[in-house]
Amino acid sequence: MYLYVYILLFLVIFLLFIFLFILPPDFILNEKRKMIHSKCLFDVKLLDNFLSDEEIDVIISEGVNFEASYVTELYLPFVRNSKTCQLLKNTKSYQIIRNKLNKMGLSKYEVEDLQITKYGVGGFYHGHYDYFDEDDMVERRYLSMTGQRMKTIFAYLKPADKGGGTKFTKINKLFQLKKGQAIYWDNCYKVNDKYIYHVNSQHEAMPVLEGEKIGLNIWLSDKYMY
Ligand SMILES: O=C(O)CCC(=O)C(=O)O
Repeated sequence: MYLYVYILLFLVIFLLFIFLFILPPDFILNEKRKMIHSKCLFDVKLLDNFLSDEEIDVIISEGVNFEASYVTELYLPFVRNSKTCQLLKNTKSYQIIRNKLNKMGLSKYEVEDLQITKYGVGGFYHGHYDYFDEDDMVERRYLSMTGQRMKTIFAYLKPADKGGGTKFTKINKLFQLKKGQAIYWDNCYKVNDKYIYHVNSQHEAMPVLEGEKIGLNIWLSDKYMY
């Protein structure tokens, strides 16, 4: 009888060990990251006059073939309701942004294909992170293709007439930018070959109440850095 109790106890402890240390579930991993993160500063910088009207005209004119936006690889209209199009590396828009980033001292970063995002009335994107999670199978694949999204610059090409701001949900900071302005933040940093994300970088596109909002996603990755 006692033998069965001992065996059962051993199994429970063994499974607990596997569960906590070998295959930790997502919520434990997130808690770990939060603990490491909590010692680090997070800030969102405002870039005034990031794009001129002429540059915005070029970018908008190159934005064609908009499609319903995806969240990584999934169509989730209850999470993200907008349309997007990619601006590839051979476009004038890409060159404009690349030159600008080089002048800002960011030449060491690779820039992903740019993404224009359009929101009509009611359009939104719920709270999310831009970085790729190494512990997520799909995101790990993106990480190996494009590199990690170390930094994001999000520029307003056309603000909504009402609503449509960008809110950093964890720090309760709302940005309602003007045409040509941008915000700039770090998504994560690297410690001993492991990416630690900034919990406070979670952000959300608030619903557009009137008019149309057009934004430009610029993701700076570490593809060629390491
Ligand atoms: O539209 C915004 O304000 C933010 C957009 C965004 O976070 C994204 O497209 O990843």
